[in-house]
Amino acid sequence: MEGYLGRKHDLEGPNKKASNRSWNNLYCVLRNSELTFYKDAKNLALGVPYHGEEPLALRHAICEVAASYKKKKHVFKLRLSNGSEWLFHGKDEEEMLSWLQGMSMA
Ligand code: I3P
Repeated sequence: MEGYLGRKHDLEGPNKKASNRSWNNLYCVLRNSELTFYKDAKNLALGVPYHGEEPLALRHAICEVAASYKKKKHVFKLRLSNGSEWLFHGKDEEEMLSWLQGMSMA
């Protein structure tokens, strides 16, 4: 699946806050248990990931609604096996739940 989500890097590893903590609206692509980020669909077509980032490996990742995050609605949290955590912001409940389901099954 693919589409735009807001993304915020919360933890770089266990108990280590991410240094760049701002929200970015990114074109997200979930394929083969990997999540890759692009600035937009054009950059996906060109094969140019956002800031040259490596894809996130979703195996053994945990995904859940970010109930404690109160500043935005429709936010969910992804925790990777290396302890890093990311927040994602969908435009509505339906979008959030479909990504949550997709990432949980990856
Ligand atoms: C961050 C930016 C984020 C904010 C984060 C700031 O600053 O304002 O929106 O997260 O707060 O550090 P900058 O863009 O200058 O890096 P929230 O929107 O969740 O508040 P935080 O460090 O408390 O996570």
